Amino acid sequence: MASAKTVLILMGSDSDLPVMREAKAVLSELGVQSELRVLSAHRTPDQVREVVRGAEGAGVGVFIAGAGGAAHLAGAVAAQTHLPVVGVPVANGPLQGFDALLSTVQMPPGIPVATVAIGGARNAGILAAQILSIGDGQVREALRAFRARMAAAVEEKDRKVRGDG
Ligand code: RP5
Repeated sequence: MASAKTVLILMGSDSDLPVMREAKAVLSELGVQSELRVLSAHRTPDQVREVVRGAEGAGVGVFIAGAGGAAHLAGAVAAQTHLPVVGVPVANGPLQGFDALLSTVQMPPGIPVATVAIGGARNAGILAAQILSIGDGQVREALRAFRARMAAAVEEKDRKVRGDG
């Protein structure tokens, strides 16, 4: 069943979609509703402000924002809301995400962005679910089951590898 609060997943361009859809996929696995939008910190700054300011009233509990280059979408989103923002640096362009990593993770004091690894949209989705799970027992239970499945998969690999030895 879906959680009461939703996750709004923003990206700077549709070229970020192959990475950012991983966040939506894992949130679906965890029973958390989410929406994907393309909004750009530098190309559509007014729309970023409008969407982010309206999100809290629309049931959004956490933002995930991913962008490449020094576009800094996650910081621009965080500047407009008190809700938590998880930033995903996207590998795009000559520096392969190192520029995006620094512009996302190196927020000056006062406006934090919880930054995951370059291309780490799956972890961004899991972290967003963990934040929502503070006030939602169903999401907490889904996260427990998710970890149990991961542990069972590792144990299965161990059994196979030992059997091969
Ligand atoms: C950033 O510039 C986007 O997040 C994307 O990663 C990058 C390139 O955008 P496109 O030229 O593909 O639209 O703003």
